Amino acid sequence: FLPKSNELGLVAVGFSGGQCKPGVDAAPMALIESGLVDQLKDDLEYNIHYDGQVHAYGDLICEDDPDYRNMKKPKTVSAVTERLSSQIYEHAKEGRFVLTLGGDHSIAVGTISGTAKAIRERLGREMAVIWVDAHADINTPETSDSGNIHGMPVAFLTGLASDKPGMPFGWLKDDQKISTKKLVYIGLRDVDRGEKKILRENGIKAFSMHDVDRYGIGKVMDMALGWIGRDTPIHLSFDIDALDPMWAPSTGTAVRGGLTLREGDFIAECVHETGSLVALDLVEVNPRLEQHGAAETVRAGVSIVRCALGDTLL
Ligand code: EXY
Ligand code: MN
Ligand code: MN
Ligand code: MN
Repeated sequence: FLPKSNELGLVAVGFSGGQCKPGVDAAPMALIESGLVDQLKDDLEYNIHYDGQVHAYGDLICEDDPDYRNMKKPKTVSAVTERLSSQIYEHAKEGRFVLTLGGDHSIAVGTISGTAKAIRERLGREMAVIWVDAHADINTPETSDSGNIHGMPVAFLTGLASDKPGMPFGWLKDDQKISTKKLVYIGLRDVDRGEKKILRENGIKAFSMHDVDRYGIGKVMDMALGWIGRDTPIHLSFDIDALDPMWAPSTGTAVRGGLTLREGDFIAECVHETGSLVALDLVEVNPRLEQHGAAETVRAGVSIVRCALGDTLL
């Protein structure tokens, strides 16, 4: 149902305002310098639409940005994600695959809202999201202990949290949101109490590391894709902290007991094989943390992106 296309829109997002550790803004450059874009062009034959810059959104960073509903830097994160949403939309409405290199996971408010709207307009369909992460990122401002917005994007995208027009995230309209029924998690292992309640009460499909251990990643992918159903456009949002810190130590909220490098790549390969993938985010790589592990973490990120874009072992 999706015409095969090798047109790819790339957006590099050097933004770290959804959490408190500097350095995650340096990830897009580190990924690009390690050869990612050249590999997508030369090995995988994509025609890349890239403005050549890592966006820092300096004009949108608010000096006067007090906490609001317990959220840290609400005005800044809202303004950046709103701008990003239209950047993503412009690519997606042309029928391009959209690759976003983050940045912390708050940027998914921008990426997913942008593709959801474009896919509705182009295909008249509701898009599914596969969220690969150690965390559920579905806190509402009220359930969050930290106030860090990178722990909240899914709540805003599904409408479980919202703001009135004129307030932060009041810009998010219904046609930019996704259904909780079309959301699937893989890799969870650090979910807050309030988040567990939200997942339960909304019947959200989630495969934790316990499920990966019990069924194996092959069966988990069959079940995850079966839940979404065939011929449904998929946005894959991949937080590098889904991988075990053994493979991806340089990330802001590392949690032990995660996916192996191969399990991460396998998820990306399976989603590519559906032929329904329309967008990919790679987030939370922080090359400034765990200096020794930074190169490994960047390499893991490059590998995930290559697999999601069609690289095969044979
Ligand atoms: N659940 C915790 C919080 O809300 O602060 C931790 C969130 C970490 C989010 C990282 C990006 O996945
Ligand atoms: Mn995340
Ligand atoms: Mn995470
Ligand atoms: Mn926790």
